[in-house]
Amino acid sequence: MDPLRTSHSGPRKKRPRQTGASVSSTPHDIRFRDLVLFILEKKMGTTRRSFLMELARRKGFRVENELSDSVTHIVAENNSGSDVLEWLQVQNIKASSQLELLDISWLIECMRAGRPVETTGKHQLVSVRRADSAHSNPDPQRIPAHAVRKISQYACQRRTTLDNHNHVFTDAFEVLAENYEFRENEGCYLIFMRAASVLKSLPFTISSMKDIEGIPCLGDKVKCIIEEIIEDGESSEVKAVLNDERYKSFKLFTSVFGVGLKTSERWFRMGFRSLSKIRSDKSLKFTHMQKAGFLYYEDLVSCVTRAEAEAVSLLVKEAVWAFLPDAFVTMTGGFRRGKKIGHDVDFLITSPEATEEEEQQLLHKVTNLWQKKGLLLYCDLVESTFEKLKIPSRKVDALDHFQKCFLILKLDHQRVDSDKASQQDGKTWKAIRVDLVMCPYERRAFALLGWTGSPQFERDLRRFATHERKMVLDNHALYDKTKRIFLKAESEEEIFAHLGLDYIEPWERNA
Ligand code: DCT
Ligand code: MG
Repeated sequence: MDPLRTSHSGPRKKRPRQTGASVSSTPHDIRFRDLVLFILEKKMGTTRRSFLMELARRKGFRVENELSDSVTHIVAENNSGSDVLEWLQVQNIKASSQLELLDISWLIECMRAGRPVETTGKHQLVSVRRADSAHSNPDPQRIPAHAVRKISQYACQRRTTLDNHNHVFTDAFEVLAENYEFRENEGCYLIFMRAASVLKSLPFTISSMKDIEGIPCLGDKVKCIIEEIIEDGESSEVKAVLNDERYKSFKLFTSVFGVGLKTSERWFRMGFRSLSKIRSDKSLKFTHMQKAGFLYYEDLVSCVTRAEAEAVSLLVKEAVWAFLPDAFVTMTGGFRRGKKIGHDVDFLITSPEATEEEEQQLLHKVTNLWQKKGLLLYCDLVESTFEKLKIPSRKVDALDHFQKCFLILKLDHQRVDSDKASQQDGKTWKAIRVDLVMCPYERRAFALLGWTGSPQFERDLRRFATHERKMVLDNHALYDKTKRIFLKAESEEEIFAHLGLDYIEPWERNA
């Protein structure tokens, strides 16, 4: 019989409740100065906790009555890792950057040994890897402070940089999500997008099922796939999707600019499986967009580099400033979030001084200028349908009402500040997809927030506003349904503040 294990079984004598402060009647010498212990009372009880604290102190351990920044080891009994993480969050305590959450079994071993024993995986309630050693340290023992906070189900309450430690899992989920998107199954699409998104925010690599305890957005379906990947290194479902005729065809067809799900479905049903067959089929009719998509296909599927995006930015600024010298031109989308490559380059344009007419004319003037210079390979200009007093859209994926144009620009290799410039045989330029959005100056913060993305981050911002704040947010405005007023904002920071959210920097929005 282990007295330490069973000390609280059997009839309990009623004693006056002891607070931690009065437990240690006699002072003990501290022999192990590197460790500062805190024993969690939750699910353990006051009596047993006092007994263990006294015992550990007698053995020379430093045991704190209260949880403080100096604590290095938290010991708990009958609590899971997520129980302890949740408790810590409720205490609103900022854990030190290096803190271990351990099961009582570790303390018991220490008591037996009469000294601190090494903490291993079997003692650790949460096996969290240090972000910086995720790949190199197979037995990490420390928990970063941010991992101790409970993870939110909303991407807008998580910081997601491009440093993804869980590519194996997120790549798999993105394939499955895309397959559901192709099958127009929105529910399953969102399940896998949310799962991928939450894993991208983790500062450690998942290596066992224990690692995902307490993480939101991971339902049974998702967990099964994680388990399979941990055990076999791959998911059979993902493998099947990657080999699926329909998935492969849709992936190929939608890679053409201007081809969406409807067209892909039609071509697939007609029996097409390759782009060359489609391109050469005389009976098919293509839209202007699709014609451009096929014409510049190779350039458009090869991603836009940051050097190319910067060159486009100069081109856009030169043209915009020729007509509206006071305009702000901001690169948005993935590049604003720090991505090194993208499928297009997005810009938001706004002017503090322009009249409504000047504002409306700008994109026309800019695209006409490029047309004259022979730089405009494709242009679809959509006029504004923006109404100042309209309540924001509830649809999380709705396109906004600002005036905008979807373009393909001819970018001269010479304008690109890169070693690889003009290396291609004969061709001296590259076709680049560019989106320009023109917004009224007083809406610039909302437009900037919306056009910075990521799309999943935006979805969760709107979902959070609706469900947690009774507000409606879109790319134009924020509306408080309780107070029935529009909330104004001059900056993204102000929008986060209206929503009661900590500010998340653009490079932390890669959800
Ligand atoms: N956006 C939006 N409404 C939509 C779609 C997108 O407000 N219906 C926003 C969110 C992201 C931003 O526009 C840019 O969109 P993309 O270019 O599609 O995304 P990205 O993050 O820039 O990705 P990529 O790097 O592939 O261009
Ligand atoms: Mg983009």
